[in-house]
Amino acid sequence: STCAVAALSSPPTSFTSERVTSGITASVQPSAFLGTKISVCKGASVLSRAVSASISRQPLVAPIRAQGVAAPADTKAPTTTKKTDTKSTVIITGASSGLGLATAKVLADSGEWHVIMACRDFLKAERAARAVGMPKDSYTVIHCDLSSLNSVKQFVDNVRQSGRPLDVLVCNAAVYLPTAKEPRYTADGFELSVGTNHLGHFLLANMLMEDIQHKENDTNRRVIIVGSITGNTNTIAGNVPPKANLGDLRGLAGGLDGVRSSVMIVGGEFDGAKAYKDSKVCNMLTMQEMHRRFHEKTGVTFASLYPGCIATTGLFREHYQLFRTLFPPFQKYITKGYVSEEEAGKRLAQVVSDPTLNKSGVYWSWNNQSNSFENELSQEASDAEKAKKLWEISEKLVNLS
Ligand code: LMG
Ligand code: NDP
Ligand code: PMR
Repeated sequence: STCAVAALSSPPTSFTSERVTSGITASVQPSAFLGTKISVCKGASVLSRAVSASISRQPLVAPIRAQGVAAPADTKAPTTTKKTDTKSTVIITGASSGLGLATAKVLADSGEWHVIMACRDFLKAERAARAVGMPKDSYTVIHCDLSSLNSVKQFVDNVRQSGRPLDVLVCNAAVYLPTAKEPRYTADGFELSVGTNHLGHFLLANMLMEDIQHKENDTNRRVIIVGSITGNTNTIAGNVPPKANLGDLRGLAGGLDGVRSSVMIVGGEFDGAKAYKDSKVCNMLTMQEMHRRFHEKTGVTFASLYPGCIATTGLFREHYQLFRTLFPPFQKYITKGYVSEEEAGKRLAQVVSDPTLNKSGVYWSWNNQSNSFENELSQEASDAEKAKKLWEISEKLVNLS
C-alpha cells in the first residue's frame, strides 16, 4: 500500500534506543514482534496491511529513535514549552493499532493536531506510526500501561514534563479475553479486562482533568471514552450472550481480585466476554458521571461512542481462529454493522475535533450513510445512581479517595 511505501522510503539512519525518562524503556522483545505480526496480518484493512508490511520487511532490531517525551531541560534544547505551533494536543490511549491508530493517523494528517500516543509497547507504537505514514513531528509516543496504576501515574508525569498544554483525552485502549478459562490480573491485582479498560482509564482521566481544565480560552477541550454496542442491552448485539450486567457492583467493591471477592463486577464465575462488555458499560457510565461532575464547572465536553463494528482489529486477537475468519464477513453481509478501521478512525476523529460534535454527555453513533447521531444507551448504561456508585468504588480502588 502507499502508506507502507511512504513509511519505508524514509529509513532512519541510526539505532538510538534512548531511555528518555525513567518512564520509558524502549526494549526489543522478539516475542512481542511475532505477536504483533500475527495479529495485524489477519486484518484486511489498509492500515493493518501497512503495519504488517512494514514490520515484516524491517529487520527485527529496527532503527527506532525513541522520541518519548522532552528530555530534561538541562541536557537538550529547552523543551518546557513545545508549543511552537498552533496545533492542539490530543492523547490517545492504545494508539498502536486498530481504532486508536486510525484516529491518530487522521488527526496527525490534518496538520491541526499533535498526537500523544499513550501505548504499552513503545516500539510497536513507533513502528505503527511510521508504517501508516504519520508525519514525523505530528506525534510523540509516551509509554503507558493501563494495567498498572503506577504506569498511569508515571505517564501523567511525563505528559506534564513534555510541557504541552492538553486539549483532548481519548480513552481508547482495551483488551478482550473471550477465550480465557482463568482470569488474568493487572499489576494491582484487578481482573485484567475491567482493570485495564475501566480502572486504568478512570485514574488517567481523573488525573488529567487538572491539566485539561487549566487550559484557558479554548472551547474545544474534550474527554472521550470509547464505548460499545455490545455493552448496551437495548440492541441485538447487546443481547448475544453473555450479556453485560453490573448488578450491585459487589465484586468491584471487593476489589475484583478473586480472593476477597469475585473477579466479576456482579459476582460469580469468570467470563472474559462478559467482563469486556461490563467494562464497556463502566466506560459509558464514567463518561456520564464525568459530565455531571465536571462539565458545568470546567466547560470540558465529555463523550462516548460506538464507532461501528471494526471486525478486523487486534481486539479479537485472542478469539478462536474460526471466529476471526467468520466474524468480518458476518458483520459485512449479515448484520451490516461492519466498518473499516479507516472509517472508524474518521468517526472518532470527528468526536475529537468536529466543532458540531461538542455537546457533552452524548453517546455518538453513525447511521449507514455515516452520519453521526446521538444514540440511546441501555437502561443500565444510563443509570445515574449506578454511575455514582461505580465512581465512588472506582475512586477507592485507584486510591483517589
Ligand atoms: C460466547 O459464545 C462464549 O460462550 C464466550 O465464552 C465468549 O467467547 C463469547 O462473545 C464472546 O461468546 C457466544 C457465541 C459462540 O455463541 C453465540 O453467538 C450464540 C448466539 C446465540 C444468540 C442467537 C441469536 C440468533 C442467531 C441468528 C444467526 C445470525 C443471523 C441473524 C442475524 C440477524 C441480525 C439482524 O460463538 C463462538 O465463539 C463460536 C465461533 C463461531 C462464531 C460465529 C460468529 C459469527 C457467525 C458467523 C456466521 C456466518 C454465517 C452464519 C449465519 C447464519 C445465517 C442465518
Ligand atoms: P485493538 O486491539 O486493535 O486496539 C487496542 C489497543 O489498546 C492496542 O493499541 C493495545 O496495545 C492497547 N492496549 C491494550 N492493553 C493495554 C494496556 N494495558 N495499556 C495500554 N494500551 C493497551 O482493538 P480496537 O482498535 O478494536 O479497540 C479500540 C477500542 O474500540 C476499544 O476501546 C474497544 O472496546 C472499542 N471498540 C471496538 C470495536 C470493534 O469492533 N473492534 C467495536 C466497539 C468498540 P497493543 O497494540 O500493544 O496491543
Ligand atoms: Mg456481534 C445485529 C447486529 C450486530 C452488531 C452490530 C454486532 C456488533 N453484533 C451483532 C449481532 C450478532 N453478533 C449476532 C446476531 C450474533 C450471534 C451470531 C453475534 C455474535 C457475536 C460474537 C460471538 N458478536 C460478537 C461476538 C464477539 O465475540 C464480539 C464481542 O462481543 O466482543 C465483546 C462481537 C461483536 N458484535 C458486534 C461488535 C461491535 C462486537 C465486538 C466488539 C465490541 O463490542 O467492542
